[in-house]
Amino acid sequence: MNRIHFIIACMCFMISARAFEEMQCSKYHYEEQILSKQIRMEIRLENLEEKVDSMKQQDVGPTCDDEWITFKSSCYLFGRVQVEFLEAERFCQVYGAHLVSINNQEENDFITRHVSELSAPKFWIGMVDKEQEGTWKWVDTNKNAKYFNWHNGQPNQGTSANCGAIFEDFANKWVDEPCTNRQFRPICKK
Ligand SMILES: [Ca+2]
Repeated sequence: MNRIHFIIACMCFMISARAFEEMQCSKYHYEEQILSKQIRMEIRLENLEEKVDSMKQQDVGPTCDDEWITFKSSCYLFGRVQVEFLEAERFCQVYGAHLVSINNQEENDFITRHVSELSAPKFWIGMVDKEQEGTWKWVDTNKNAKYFNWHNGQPNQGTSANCGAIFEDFANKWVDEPCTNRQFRPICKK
């Protein structure tokens, strides 16, 4: 091999070494990109799993129809028409609901808050003492009421008033009313 052949051979070797190096480099770069993408996907998956767990733990409640308001696991509708008690209950039944039962302070606070915001002062709640005077039952379950929020001195009309209501004049606390009074609006719950 003369000198020129040797130089050409060296140059060829250097060029192929460089090409091999570039090929290897490109391969490593590609693998690095794939790995990086995989890590990002795994992080996103972990975040999504955490979000799903967190949503499962929350009480997200039901999806209520338009104009109905969600609170805890129920939907509530504040009616606009003044009707007697039985008509109010029928109005709610049209929507697959009943006049509202109020089972604890938290639920009562929710109802009171909404009643206070409306300009209507009088609402029926789904409570009656028709069967036995003084024993109040909820119409949705037909079970005896255990939680009460009577205004002081209420109920006070005996057998002439067997339906429960919320009345602005009594600080939006509960009163007993004659069931045929047509000045009250329904609050429905389902
Ligand atoms: Ca009564």
